[in-house]
Amino acid sequence: MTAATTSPAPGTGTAAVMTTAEATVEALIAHGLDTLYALPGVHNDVLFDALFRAADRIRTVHSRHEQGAAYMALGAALATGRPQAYSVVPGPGLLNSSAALLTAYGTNAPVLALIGHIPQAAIGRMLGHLHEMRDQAGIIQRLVDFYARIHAPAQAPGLVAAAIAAMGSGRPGPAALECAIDVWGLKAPVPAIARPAAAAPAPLDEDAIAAAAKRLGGAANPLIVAGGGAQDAAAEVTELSRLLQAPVLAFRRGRGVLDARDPLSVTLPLGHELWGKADAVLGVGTHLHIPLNQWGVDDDLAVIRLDADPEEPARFRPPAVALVGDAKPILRRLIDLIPRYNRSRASRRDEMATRQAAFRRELARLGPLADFLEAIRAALPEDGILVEEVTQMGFAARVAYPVYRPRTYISPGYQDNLGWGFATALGVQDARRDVPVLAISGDGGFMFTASELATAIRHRIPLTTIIFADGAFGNVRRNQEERYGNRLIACDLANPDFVRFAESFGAAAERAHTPAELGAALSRAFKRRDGPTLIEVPVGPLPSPWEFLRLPRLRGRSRP
Ligand SMILES: Cc1ncc(C[n+]2csc(CCOP(=O)(O)OP(=O)(O)O)c2C)c(N)n1
Ligand SMILES: [Mg+2]
Repeated sequence: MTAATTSPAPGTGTAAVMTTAEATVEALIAHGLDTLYALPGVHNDVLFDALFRAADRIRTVHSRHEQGAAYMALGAALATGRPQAYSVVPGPGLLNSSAALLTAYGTNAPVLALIGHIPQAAIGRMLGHLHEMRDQAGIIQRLVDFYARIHAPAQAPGLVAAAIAAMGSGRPGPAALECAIDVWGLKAPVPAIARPAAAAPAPLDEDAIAAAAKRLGGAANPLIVAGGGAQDAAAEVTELSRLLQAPVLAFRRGRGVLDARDPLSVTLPLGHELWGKADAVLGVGTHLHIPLNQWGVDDDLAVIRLDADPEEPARFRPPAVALVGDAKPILRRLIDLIPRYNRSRASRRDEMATRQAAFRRELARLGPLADFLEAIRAALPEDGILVEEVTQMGFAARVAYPVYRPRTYISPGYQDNLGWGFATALGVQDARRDVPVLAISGDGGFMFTASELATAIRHRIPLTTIIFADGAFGNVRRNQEERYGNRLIACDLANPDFVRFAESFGAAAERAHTPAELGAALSRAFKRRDGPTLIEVPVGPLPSPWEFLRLPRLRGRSRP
């Protein structure tokens, strides 16, 4: 994507005297943001006063901890694909939000952090100002690709525009703007706030696309791997899969790009089976981390990479062809060209349906993990969104839970950031109030942001959350049992009564013991549209999902 160009908004042709805070808020609104997730403090009081006066055009949703605000912005960004923003105080406020910012980076999510600062003239002098930290700008710049400090009202619209353009260009991701406590309130004429025009489409690299079309069209066993970068190109990936009769593998962030009901849609275990025989693979918006690093690669496999980040394709090893840019237009052109090179292909539907049936029989080894996921899928409507966590049920979902549509399966990707789920799901549900959203957590992960139940009540967010309570950091506990002679340490948990805990906030809550009880509880929960529901599912030790996730090397030699 190229940087957005700007043009004056109709009716705002003249400069107006505004504070930096007002100019910033007007710029957010001009870019289509209608919500700011936030936790206030003295450094940002002037900003919040501007938000108060713009409340009919931009909502301020406050959380109980800065990680909650940042995860909510992240969830809203992952659910919509559109820029979202949060605001926090400097120092501890920024650091409290930093795991979410890291995960926004890892999931290429367009999240803008608006961070307060100590007085402008004191920055860098270590005088002991409230929330002062050493080199705040330097720390932020390690977390995001675009950073700037706003020094004056007239700068604010341009810097907001530049931040938002950066969040959507090249590899998308988070950006940050800082503003000092005494700069938010400065008043000056601000030129007309520009409304961004659509970015001009980037030119296509016709030679590279033709080379990819030739490789893929000539391949006997082509495979497509979809990552998070393919979420907005589902129609193109689906068409390409049909044209090539190529199965589409997705692990976490690419789930739902090809509807799981299509027999060519596969998760890790079937993808692993197919990887061994593939002679060409097209990775769309994915690091290809597991296939390349764990399953291996050799010279008989042509690796074609499509990525928004020009540096990504060659990171692991030079690809046969690199396609750099937005997935959608590049795939569209590839679809146009492939018929010139495509060999005649028999349908693989029957073969793949047989493989799928065999795989489903193997999933029975997941026992209650598979049964609960089946109950969840049956209860959650086709367009309902599942937000997973770093829990045994989440790991199982990655291979066993069928995803039908893009952006209906929200995963933390390679950060695998325990404790992200509940607050992120609140942001998903806040941004998508039109569909039911379900968070699945373990008892460990849920407690990271459990206090945000108050946020769900305060802002009437109708999120449903299931807590699978095994009284342990169960995944860690199993490792200690299996690999460390059952020397259990730091993995048992003292839990609250989750039902009473949720009820004490005013949330609806119940306990379900079986998949059937869970299904019934979910049907009740999805009917509530005015506030949150929590469902506790007590479980014992669960079968390990890892045999389906850690799969052996198939090709090439081990790399260091
Ligand atoms: C931020 C972070 N801290 C620690 C971990 C390591 N970790 C992975 S799974 C896990 C236990 C999760 O416990 P729980 O949420 O109860 O799920 P369960 O494993 O019991 O299903 C831990 C501590 C992590 N992935 N991320
Ligand atoms: Mg647990």
